[in-house]
Amino acid sequence: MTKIEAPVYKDQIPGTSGLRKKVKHFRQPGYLENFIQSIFNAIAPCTGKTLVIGGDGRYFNRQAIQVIIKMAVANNFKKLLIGQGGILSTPAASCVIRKYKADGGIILSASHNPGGPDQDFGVKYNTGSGAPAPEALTADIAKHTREIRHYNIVKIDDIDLDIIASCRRSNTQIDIISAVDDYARLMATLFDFTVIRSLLSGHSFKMCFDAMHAVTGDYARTIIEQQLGAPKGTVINAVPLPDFGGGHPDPNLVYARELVERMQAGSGISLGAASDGDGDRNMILGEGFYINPCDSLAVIAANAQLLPAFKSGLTGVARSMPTSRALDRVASALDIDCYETPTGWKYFGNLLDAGKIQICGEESFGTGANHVREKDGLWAVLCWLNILAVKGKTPEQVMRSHWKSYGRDYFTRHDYEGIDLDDAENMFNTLQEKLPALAGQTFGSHRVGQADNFSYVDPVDNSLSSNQGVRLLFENNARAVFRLSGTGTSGATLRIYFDRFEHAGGNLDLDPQAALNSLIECADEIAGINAFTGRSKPDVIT
Ligand code: G16
Repeated sequence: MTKIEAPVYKDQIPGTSGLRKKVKHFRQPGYLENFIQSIFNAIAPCTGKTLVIGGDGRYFNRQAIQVIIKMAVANNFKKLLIGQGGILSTPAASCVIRKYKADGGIILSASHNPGGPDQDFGVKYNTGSGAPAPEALTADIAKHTREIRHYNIVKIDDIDLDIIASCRRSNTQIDIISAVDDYARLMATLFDFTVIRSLLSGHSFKMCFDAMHAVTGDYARTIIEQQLGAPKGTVINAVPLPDFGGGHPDPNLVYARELVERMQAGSGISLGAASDGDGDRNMILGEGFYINPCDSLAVIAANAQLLPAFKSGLTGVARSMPTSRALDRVASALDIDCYETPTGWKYFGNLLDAGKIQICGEESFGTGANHVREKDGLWAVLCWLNILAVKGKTPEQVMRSHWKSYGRDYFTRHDYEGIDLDDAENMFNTLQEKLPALAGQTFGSHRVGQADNFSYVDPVDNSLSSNQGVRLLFENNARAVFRLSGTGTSGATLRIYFDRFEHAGGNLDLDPQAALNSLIECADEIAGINAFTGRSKPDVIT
C-alpha cells in the first residue's frame, strides 16, 4: 500500500446530490483520490466493510472506478460489489446496497448533466440504507477534504469490469455483478407484471421509452421488452454512450425532444416515457399530452391501491417544498400524513426508514418509494403502466379525471442557467432583505400572505436545515419559490417555481404558462430577475 501526499482542494463541497464538476476538474492531480479518501475517512474504519461501486457509464466512469478499487483495497475494505461494465443506475445501486446489506456505495454520476471530456462528472456516497448521504455526513466529508494529508492506494493491475466474476486483492474480495438482475427482480415483486404484459402485448396500446443513450437502456430493454413483452424497438436510444450521444440526458420537454416529437397527437403511441443519465428521473407523456411530475406523483399516490406493493395502503407521503401541492390534496383525501421537505432526495431517507412515508417525489422529475432509497425513473414508468393496465384508460384520461376529483395545481418551473454567481447572489440578498416587509403587500392580483426562507426540522432526528428556498405565499393559494440549484457546474442556475390551485369546478384546461402568467410577472416585479441577471426569459421551462 502506498500513501500519497494529497494536495488540498477547497472546492470539494457536495451539493444537492454529491460532488459535481467538469471532467477536467476531476482530472487534476489527486482530485478524485482526495475526495474518495475523504469519504473513506468520514466513514472509517473501512476494515471489514462492504462497498458497492457503479456509475452511469459517462466519460471517465471506468477510469474512476479503477482508482476507487485500488483505494478501497488500500483502505482494507472486506468486499466490493461492482456493476458489470462499471454500470449501476442510481436506483439499482440503492437496491444492491440494501439487498446485500452493504455498508454503503459510491455512485459515479452527474445525473442529468451532459457527459464527455468537456462535460460533467460526479461522485456521491450512499449509506447502508441505500440513501444519499445525509447533510451531516456530506458536511463531514467536506471537512475531511480540507484536512486531508494523504490518500492510500495499491499498485495492482486494472480489474476486468466486463466479466461477472470474483477475485481477491490483498484482504479485499472484488465481485463483478450483473448491473440489471437484482433491480429487475425487485421490480417484478412490486408490480402486476401479468396485467402489464397483457397491456403491452395487445394491439391497442403502444409505448415508447427514451433511454436518452443513458444508463436505463439495458434496464428498460430487459424489463419492458424482454420481461413485459413490449415489441423490440419500444426502447429508443437504448445504447448507453459515454457522452449520451452528445445529448443532454434530462427527461424534460426541452431535452427529450425526440420523444416529445414522437408523442405528438395522432402518433398512436399511448404512453411515452424517458429517464435521465443515471436512471433516477422520469418524464411521463400521453399522446400529445404532457404530465407534469408534480401531477404524476399525485396520480401514483391516488392510485397506489392498484399497485401490489401498496396493497396494504399508505401511511404517509412526502414532496419537496417547491413541488406543487397536488400530493397534499391526495393525502388529505386518503387521510394520511404529507411531509414537506427541502429539495434533495436525501431528505426523504429518514421518513422512509421510519416508515412514516411510502411514496415521495419532487417537481424535478423524481418519483420514488420505499423499495429503494433513491428516486427511480423506471419504477415510476412501471407505476403508470400498471395503473393504465388496470384502469384501461389513457394517461390523458387518468390525468383529467384526477383533476376533476381533486382540482388542478397549475405548476411551472423557470430555469435561468449559467448566470453570473455574483448577480444571482445580489438578487437573492436583496430579495431576502425585502422579505419581512412583503406580507400584506399586493402585486397585481396577488396579495402576499407570508414571505420567508424555508427551514425544515427533520421529524425523525430533529436536525435543522435552513435557507432552503425563498417562498412567497400568496393569499389566493398561489406560490412563487426561488432557489439556486445545487447541481450545476458552471455559474449559477436560478430556479423559480410557480404554482396555484384551481378547484375542481374551475377552468382545468389552461396552458400552465397562461394560467400562471400574472404570478410570473408579479415574481419578477418583487425579485427584479431581469434587472439583476439581464435575462429577459428563462432557458428552460418545465
Ligand atoms: C438532484 C437531487 C434532487 C433535486 C435535483 C435538483 O437530482 O437528487 O433531489 O431535486 O437534484 O436539484 P437542484 O435544484 O439543486 O439542481 P439528480 O437527478 O440531479 O440527482
